[in-house]
Amino acid sequence: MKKKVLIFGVTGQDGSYLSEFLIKKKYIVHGVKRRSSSFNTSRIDNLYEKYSKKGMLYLHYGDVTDSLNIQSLIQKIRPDEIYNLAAQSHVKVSFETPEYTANADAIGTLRILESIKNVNKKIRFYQASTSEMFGNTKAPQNELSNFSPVSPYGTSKLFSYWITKNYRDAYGIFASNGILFNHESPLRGETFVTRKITMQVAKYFISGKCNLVLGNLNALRDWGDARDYVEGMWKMLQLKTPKDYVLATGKSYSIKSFLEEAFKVIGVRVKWKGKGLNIRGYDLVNNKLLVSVNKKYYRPNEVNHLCGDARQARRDLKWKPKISFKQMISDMVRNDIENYQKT
Ligand code: NAP
Ligand code: F7E
Repeated sequence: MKKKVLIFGVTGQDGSYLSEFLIKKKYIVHGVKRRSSSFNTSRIDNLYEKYSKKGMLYLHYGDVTDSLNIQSLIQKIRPDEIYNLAAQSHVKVSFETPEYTANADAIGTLRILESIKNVNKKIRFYQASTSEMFGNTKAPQNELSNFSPVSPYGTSKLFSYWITKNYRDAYGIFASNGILFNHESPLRGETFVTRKITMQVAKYFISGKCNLVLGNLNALRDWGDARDYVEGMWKMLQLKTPKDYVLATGKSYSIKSFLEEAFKVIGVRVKWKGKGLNIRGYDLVNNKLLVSVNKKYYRPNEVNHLCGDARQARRDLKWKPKISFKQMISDMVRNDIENYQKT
């Protein structure tokens, strides 16, 4: 009998790569998509076309703010594993929609766990926890570091982290937290800083025009590639006993460094002038303005330095990232150039 998996958040970056990965592992994948007034399945359309007729991929309407929907999906599908990737995942937006963020990112997890408890305690559960839970705790951060979130997003995710542990300890449910540091890809949402940059780099390459306006350029992030990270998620659920794991590369770079690296892919060197809100980046050769800064992209609170220590995952899961920082950026820029050429 093939294993069945249920993915909340199947239409997101990770949901798409995880579905592909699990289909290759011979799972039958059930994904939950939200009702939307416009199409929201572009990241999984190609998979759906290829695998739905073969009975390997099913999509269901649902929402993690709807307990009845969650319970009936779990009852109907009877999955072996559940991955909760569903979230309002944008940190800055969480300051503007804190109540909704808590409803989806915190209580949403509780709803799924309660349904697992009621329907079948043997279902294995993965919770998409995040390095944002560390806030400004000193880097490098690992499974033993203090949590000190500084946004409604991080705080909501911390609730989910603890409730996942609580259900594991109280009811013996196989429930694990993957504490993942930033991971990007050509499918990254367009309002996250990496994709915002690579799309503008592609535009500059094709059209010679670039209007990149960013916020804090000095924050440091540990950026890996989503395609490596979904494998780590699955590995966590294949262990004998559930445990929480950090997935990270162990290297961090500033937004400025990411940007310089992205422009290098198209052979452009960036020259910086000014400081703080007045900093500007120019094309070294022709002096065209490439990037400026606007306060509106700053957050009320910033996480300054994330750098993960994933030695526990390396030891127990035999997991390590394969795609380098440079390779990931190059893939993202090249993919955005292709997208741009199609439009
Ligand atoms: P993403 O691209 O923003 O995808 C989030 C998914 O959740 C989308 O499918 C979205 O649906 C869905 N969703 C949002 N609200 C929902 C709701 N109320 N009910 C059901 N589904 C809902 O995020 P991602 O980058 O793939 O990340 C996956 C998960 O890992 C998220 O929980 C994120 O918080 C967490 N995480 C991400 C990173 C990272 O660097 N990428 C790092 C650590 C943790 P729509 O497509 O309809 O919007
Ligand atoms: O910001 C700075 C911003 O929005 C990264 C999510 O997947 O990873 C992600 O959260 C940094 C921050 O990602 C802009 O201030 C500057 O310091 O790409 P981001 P994030 O906030 O790190 C964690 C691990 C998650 O769990 C989240 O779900 O870049 N920054 N200028 C900017 N950020 C954005 N978005 N836009 C700018 O214009």
